[in-house]
Amino acid sequence: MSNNHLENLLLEINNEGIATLTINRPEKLNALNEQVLTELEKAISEVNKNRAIRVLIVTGAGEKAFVAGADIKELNTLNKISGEKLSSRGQQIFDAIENSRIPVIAVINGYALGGGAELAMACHIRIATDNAAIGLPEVSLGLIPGYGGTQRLPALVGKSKAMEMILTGKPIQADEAFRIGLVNRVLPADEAVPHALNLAATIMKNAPLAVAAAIEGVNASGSGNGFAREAMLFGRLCETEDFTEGTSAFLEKRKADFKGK
Ligand code: CO8
Repeated sequence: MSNNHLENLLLEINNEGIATLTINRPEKLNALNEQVLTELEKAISEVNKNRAIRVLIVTGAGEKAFVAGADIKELNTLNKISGEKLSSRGQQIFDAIENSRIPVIAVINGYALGGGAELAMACHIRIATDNAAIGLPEVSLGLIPGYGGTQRLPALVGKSKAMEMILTGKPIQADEAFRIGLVNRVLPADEAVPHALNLAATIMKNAPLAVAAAIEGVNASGSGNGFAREAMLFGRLCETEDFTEGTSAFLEKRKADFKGK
């Protein structure tokens, strides 16, 4: 995999199997235009296909913004048909992130507004820098969140707080986002990526198929058949080599050597 076909994203993969995807359009505060969305779709698909990659970190270029939203210049020309189509397309791409087989950690390094907040919410874990501001200002543009925000925000922070954020359109600061459970941790800018790398390293000590199944199980919560899904995933893991290895290693008082099989 290379950056050759990516003009607005940077994709780096380190030796440990941690990929970092940087939305790289800092002059427009990394706003998600059509091209960024297309590249994001391609990158997520490639990362998921590459078995050497175990964790993905998503962040924004520059010091000011994670992603300041969908590109308002493009939104301005939408009509009923194209608006619904774009909303569905964005939802599909963000669903692919949420349902990714590997954990996706957002490092929210500044503004995460509109589509930027929705991108961060589709990730599994969110680390915010202390200058981050997160909000869904769509109603101030005559719109509503269209990339899953009306669904994911209430799931993350509860309906009451989600309503307040979506109806006022007012962003909240990082400390408030932490207080309401929207982000997992707030850190100074220079500590956020190192912390994400540490988290990634901790996750990577665990069995890869179990990590993937855990994502699937947690994503099924609230779906109506989450318990059945959990039992099915649990049973499937009991057939893996890593399950035998993990339990045997514990009993033999040694470190497990997981193979992802
Ligand atoms: N879209 C396009 N361009 C943007 C965006 C954006 N979302 N955000 C910033 N920019 C551009 C600015 O226009 C400016 O460009 P230029 O230099 O060419 O004038 C450049 O980035 C720098 O921005 P500012 O000069 O405005 O920087 P400030 O520090 O003064 O302000 C803010 C920073 C407060 C973040 C301000 O830029 C802002 O309010 N941006 C818009 C935030 C916003 O409303 N985001 C939500 C957009 S709507 C959305 O995301 C819908 C998602 C669902 C879509 C569903 C599709 C169907």
